[in-house]
Amino acid sequence: MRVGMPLTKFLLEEQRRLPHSTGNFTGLFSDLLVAAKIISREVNKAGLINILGEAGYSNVQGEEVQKLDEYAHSAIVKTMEHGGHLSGMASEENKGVIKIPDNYPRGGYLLLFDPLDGSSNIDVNISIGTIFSIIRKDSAGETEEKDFLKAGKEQVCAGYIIYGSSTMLVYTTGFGVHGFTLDPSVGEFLLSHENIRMPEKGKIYSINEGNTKNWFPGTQRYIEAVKENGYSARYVGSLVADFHRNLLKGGIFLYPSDRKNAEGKLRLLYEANPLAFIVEQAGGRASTGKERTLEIKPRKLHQRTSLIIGSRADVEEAEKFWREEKAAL
Ligand code: AHM
Ligand code: MG
Repeated sequence: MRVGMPLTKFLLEEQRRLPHSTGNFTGLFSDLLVAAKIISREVNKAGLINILGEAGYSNVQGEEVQKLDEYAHSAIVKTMEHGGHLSGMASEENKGVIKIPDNYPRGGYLLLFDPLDGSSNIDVNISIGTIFSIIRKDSAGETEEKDFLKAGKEQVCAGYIIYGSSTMLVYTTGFGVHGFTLDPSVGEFLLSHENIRMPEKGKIYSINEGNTKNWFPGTQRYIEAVKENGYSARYVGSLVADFHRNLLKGGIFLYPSDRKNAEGKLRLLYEANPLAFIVEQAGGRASTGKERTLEIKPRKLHQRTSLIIGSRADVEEAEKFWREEKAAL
């Protein structure tokens, strides 16, 4: 067992397993850890920002107190842009591609991220998270939107940081899913959950039932069925938190397309794909109801998608309801 091992050491051990590794990826990931720690620190003192602001402490440079999601966005960009490992970034908080400034070196990877997911929970002390996805840049030349439009199965790495009762980082590079808990006293992520396997089937369903009137009949019938079967409802409203709980305990999370959101609400590249990569690596499943999430060929950066994700048997069961619905049309 390697429990307690610092993430930086764990990454080096993983790197040694790959014979031709150059260390570039490990360098990129180490930069990301710095960003994660900066955001974690800021999230943890979120409730103090106004108090400190009023006391004049946070505005010594005359800067406006930033919204936390914008802060997280710029913390990641600033930490990652000069590392030399990336050729560009894309963020849920930014309309277009984020280029690497001309005077900085470039690398062969692209980073996609949702800097602070669960924005409606930021001000109310409920868990929120950062989600990230790393892909390779295939072509030479200027980084463009089309470089980011790869199916999720081509991800090199995906993960999230959850800012909860403790801060945890969960990631996969396609060799299982590992979880690390931040020990604030030493400022290190320490291995706490090695090789996470998701229960085959759970007893939890997570969906915003306030949307019932907009649901298609397949969703209606599936949710009725899980209730009949004694499932419990758990819906925090932060995707990362709902996903993390289901990953460890088993269960299903749904944000399906409906009459109001024909394409679903969640973003394919910043939310669905990274979590789909993780769930599959942990033995679970993710789909739109009709198509495996990781197979979708994206058309645009901020594309939305229907998402059904969780324990394998639960998602397969839900897909039957979507197939019946399609057959009835
Ligand atoms: P955000 O990226 O603006 O925070 O929106 C994504 C969030 C997810 O974290 C969460 O699962 C979902 O939106 C909740 O949406 P709703 O309030 O419609 O249930
Ligand atoms: Mg989000």
